[in-house]
Amino acid sequence: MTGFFGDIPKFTYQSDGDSEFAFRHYNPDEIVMGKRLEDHLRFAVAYWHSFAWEGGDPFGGRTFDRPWFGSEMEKAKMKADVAFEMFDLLDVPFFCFHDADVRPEGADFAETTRNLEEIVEYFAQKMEGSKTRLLWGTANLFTNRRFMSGAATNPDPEVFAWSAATVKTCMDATHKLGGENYVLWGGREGYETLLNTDLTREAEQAGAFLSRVVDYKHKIGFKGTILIEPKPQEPSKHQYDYDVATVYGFLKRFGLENEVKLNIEQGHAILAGHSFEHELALAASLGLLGSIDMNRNDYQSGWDTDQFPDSVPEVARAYYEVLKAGGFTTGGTNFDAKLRRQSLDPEDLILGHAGAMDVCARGLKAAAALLEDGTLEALRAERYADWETPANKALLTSDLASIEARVRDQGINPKPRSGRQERLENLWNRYV
Ligand code: XLS
Ligand code: NI
Ligand code: NI
Repeated sequence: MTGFFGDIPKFTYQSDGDSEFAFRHYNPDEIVMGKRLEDHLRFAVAYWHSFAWEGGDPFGGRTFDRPWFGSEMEKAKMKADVAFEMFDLLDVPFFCFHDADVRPEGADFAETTRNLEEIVEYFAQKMEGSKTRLLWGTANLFTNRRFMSGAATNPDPEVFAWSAATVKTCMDATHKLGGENYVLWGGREGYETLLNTDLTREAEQAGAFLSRVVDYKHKIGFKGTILIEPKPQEPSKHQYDYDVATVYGFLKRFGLENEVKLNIEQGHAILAGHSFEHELALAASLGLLGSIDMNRNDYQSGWDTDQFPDSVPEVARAYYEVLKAGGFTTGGTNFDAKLRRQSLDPEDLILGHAGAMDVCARGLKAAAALLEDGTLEALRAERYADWETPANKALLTSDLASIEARVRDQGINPKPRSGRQERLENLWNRYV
């Protein structure tokens, strides 16, 4: 034991009592729609924000003082010890990591890869004594200055090569640890100015890169899902993977729509001018719903503040879409969330996650109750019911002239009908 978390007890579900160190709503064994809550929500801790982020902002540097900060392998192992202690305290089923979160950078590619392999070995040992598994691995292709003009979309082919080689090592690591998904967030895949950017070339590079990732997945027999995480802005002025619709177009263009799904982040959806539920519903309708990053932004600040979710009604809308789509398969709920930079204490890290787990549990249970009630879906179906008659179905395949003849012959004269939004909102609010 590292002692970092002091005497904070392991979390259990306690429906009453006044301990702050207990789940109030997240009972992993509760059966909801025929499935354990833990298996619905599939919570994951994000290694980067919880253990690697130092608390800096554009106006000031590190505020956290963690004993594992530093670039030595021993510190990386201490960080892993603390991480697995936290996974155990919170009883979370999953974690996620980037290569750069877990290993020190070496002097060259070979040394960096050896460092990653050593840590992966260390993780594998720790996982033998832990229930926590890997939801997804990913490569950090955005922090180091070599990526400042992009990774796959860089004008310099050497950066493309470095990035491809790095992704290979991260896919190997994810595969070795039994990861259920592999994520690609296009951190620097975008541009600052069109004056120096060839959009056509950069898209072709990105398409080729992703195709090679898919090939490699099949080559090594990785059974998990490849996920792209859309984001509209930050860090570059224009990000190529803007939102769900944009990524769908990109996947179709390169014939990858049956190979790749999406990891959709709440805060990114809002930055793109959508709601989270819109992005989830669209992904589900396109067959692309993979996993979620459940972290919100501050609605006043207009950037990716990565805060823990605190709004039950908001997360309920999201889980409604997830449940309606049949729930997660390889995906889960990753908290890509960080503490506020004044939240210095170890218990802040624990309470941030525990509170978020309770919020998500409440939201999912409310969504499940509404779905099981069935009224909302019945009213939705009723709204489209006239499309079920053979004559109306035929409209979708008729030519315009025969539709015109039908309108004249039958004297069709549509009567506007209420969308009944307020009634549906009242129904929704009875459950949340
Ligand atoms: C950044 C992204 C990132 C991905 C993983 O905004 O959310 O954290 O989830 O690279
Ligand atoms: Ni993000
Ligand atoms: Ni994310």
